[in-house]
Amino acid sequence: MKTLGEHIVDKQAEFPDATGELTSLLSSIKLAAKVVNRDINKAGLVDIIGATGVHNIQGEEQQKMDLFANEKFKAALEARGEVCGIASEEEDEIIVFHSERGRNGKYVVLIDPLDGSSNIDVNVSVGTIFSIYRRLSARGNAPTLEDFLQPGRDQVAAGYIIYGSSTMLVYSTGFGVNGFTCDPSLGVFYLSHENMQIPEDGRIYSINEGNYLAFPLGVKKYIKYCQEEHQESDRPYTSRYIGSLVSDFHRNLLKGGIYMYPSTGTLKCGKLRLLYECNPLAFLIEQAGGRASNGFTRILDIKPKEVHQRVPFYCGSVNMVNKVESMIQTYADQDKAKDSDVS
Ligand code: AMP
Ligand code: P6P
Repeated sequence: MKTLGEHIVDKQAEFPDATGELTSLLSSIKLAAKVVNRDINKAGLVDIIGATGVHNIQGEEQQKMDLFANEKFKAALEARGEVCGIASEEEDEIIVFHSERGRNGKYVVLIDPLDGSSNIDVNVSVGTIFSIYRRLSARGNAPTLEDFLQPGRDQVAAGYIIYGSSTMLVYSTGFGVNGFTCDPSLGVFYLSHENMQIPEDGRIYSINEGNYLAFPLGVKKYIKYCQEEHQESDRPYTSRYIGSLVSDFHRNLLKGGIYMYPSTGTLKCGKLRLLYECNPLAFLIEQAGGRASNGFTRILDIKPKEVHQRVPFYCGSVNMVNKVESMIQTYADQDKAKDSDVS
């Protein structure tokens, strides 16, 4: 059974000029994942569940575990010198690593340290999502905002950790997607899902239908399409919505399906953040043979304008994303007319 560490080193060997900096960076993420996993598994026993009473830039109340995970990943990423700075869902501004090693770091990392953390108190799976880019600014200086506002197609690597019935780390460096499962008795990640590919079609749709009345017309039409009896099975699709993005994404990656977070009445650009949720998952899903769109544009082609910007997100089996995208575009003019009537 190949370990994650062995896999990372083997892949470096395919790049003769590699210095080992990316290898070291990926290994630091592996370490932080083990630390967070250890404490999530006993969240009910240590004082890290519940809310802090503090609200982040998103206006969301930070959970104690959010901040715990943020600190652990930040410390791991700063410790070895390959990273010059990070952007995190839990940090209002970009975090610059000011040490000499940090200033010389080659990469920037964008991270959602613990997505879905409000689920921890009710023992539902949560996840970490990360995205890695080469910096654009000269080494030796502090990173600039532009280093973090690169389009998703320029990612060097992306991945997630899912803290579920088992803990897995799934990642890609642009040459396929591989999944590693943690053996808790050893604290070692072993290759368990090699070259993961999402089925081009699926029968599972993930969306918070509580927002149905506010959805774009094309999304409403697609939901009704999912609920029809389909020729190949004489039954409707299945609705599965865990309320934890990484968990819904991971299940759809394995079984086929689509995850959707459209614009809603209060969130005109949807809820999910482009830089550290949508881009890394879009990178992974394309590497696994799927698609990710904002309804009109490939997620990875969107030029970011700000660190915490949100985008509508449709991600999963290629045939399903194509179908909902087609419906959204078909009814887009009617949505515009409706919006102008309301405004
Ligand atoms: P480095 O010199 O270590 O920063 O690596 C230079 C480039 O080689 C990286 O940006 C990757 O594109 C590739 N590379 C190096 N190490 C690895 C690895 N362990 N896995 C995948 N790609 C790698
Ligand atoms: P809603 C968790 O807060 C999250 O960012 C994703 O993990 C999840 O899919 C989504 O929001 C749930 O949002 O509005 O449906 O509760």
